[in-house]
Amino acid sequence: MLQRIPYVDTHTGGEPTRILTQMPFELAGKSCAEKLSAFRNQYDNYRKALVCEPRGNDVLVGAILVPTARTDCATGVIFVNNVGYLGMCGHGTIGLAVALRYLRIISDGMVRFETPVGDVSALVLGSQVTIQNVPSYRYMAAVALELANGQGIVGDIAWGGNWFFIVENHQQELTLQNVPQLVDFARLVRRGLHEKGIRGAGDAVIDHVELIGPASNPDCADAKNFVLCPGGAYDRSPCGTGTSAKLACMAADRSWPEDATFRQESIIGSVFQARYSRLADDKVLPTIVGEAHVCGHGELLLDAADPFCMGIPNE
Ligand code: PYC
Repeated sequence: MLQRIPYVDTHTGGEPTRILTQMPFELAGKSCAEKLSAFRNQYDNYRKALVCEPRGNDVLVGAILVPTARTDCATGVIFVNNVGYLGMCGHGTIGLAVALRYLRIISDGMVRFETPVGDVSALVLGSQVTIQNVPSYRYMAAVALELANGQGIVGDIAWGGNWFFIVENHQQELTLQNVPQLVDFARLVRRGLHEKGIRGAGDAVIDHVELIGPASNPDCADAKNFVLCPGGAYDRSPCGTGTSAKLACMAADRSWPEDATFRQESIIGSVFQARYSRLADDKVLPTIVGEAHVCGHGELLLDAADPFCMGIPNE
């Protein structure tokens, strides 16, 4: 049996998103969060088939479109990667909006998406998209962590649609040449968080590590980041949810003014423009502006006779 699954590939500031517009099954549940839970329980093998090798890779984020019961949303979306599920994905939402415009499902203007962790709106103008993310907040400030190599670091735990541990005193050089070392270091941080039982609200696993450093050129950006995603891959974009988490920390510290543009550079040099407005309950509403481009369009073929049809095991 051959299954055909339509897709559009995009990249947002270098970080890829595969938009999967039509799945060969229906998911139980009304809300996007309920549909995510049905997907995880019943169809996790499709996640592996669609974003893992041999059709995908560990950098790729999948945006799986699911029907929404909400009349004010264009679609529901579940974000996945090689190791599991994301709450929200900023670069992925920008890629999704550009893909839907390319398919002529939407045109320039405002669109709203239902995600498992809340609604996200997008203002589309060609390849440029301005998203308003879910409310974001700092959960804990200046959490001390001793790493397995004896190095002591301090980080903030913050929510921006995913959980982040944000570190500034890492003593790492945030350059592309240094990426292998940055991946090792960020993994050490994540392992340390796990071993010490340091978690987000509701005992949530902190699966993203964000290192902050100076921008390559202060005329072009205000800071640079390196973000380790839940698997072993690092974000090529400045990470929409990571930038939101960082904005929440700066808002809590009062180190960046409300509504002022903050330019966040990624490790490869792409930039998101970001700002926040304060909400009543110590949370912020982040706005992220980025650019995505369509780089592929076609059908994934799932051939039951292919021994690696559902992905390479244990990826
Ligand atoms: O842009 O939010 C983001 C993101 C999360 C993981 C990779 N990118």
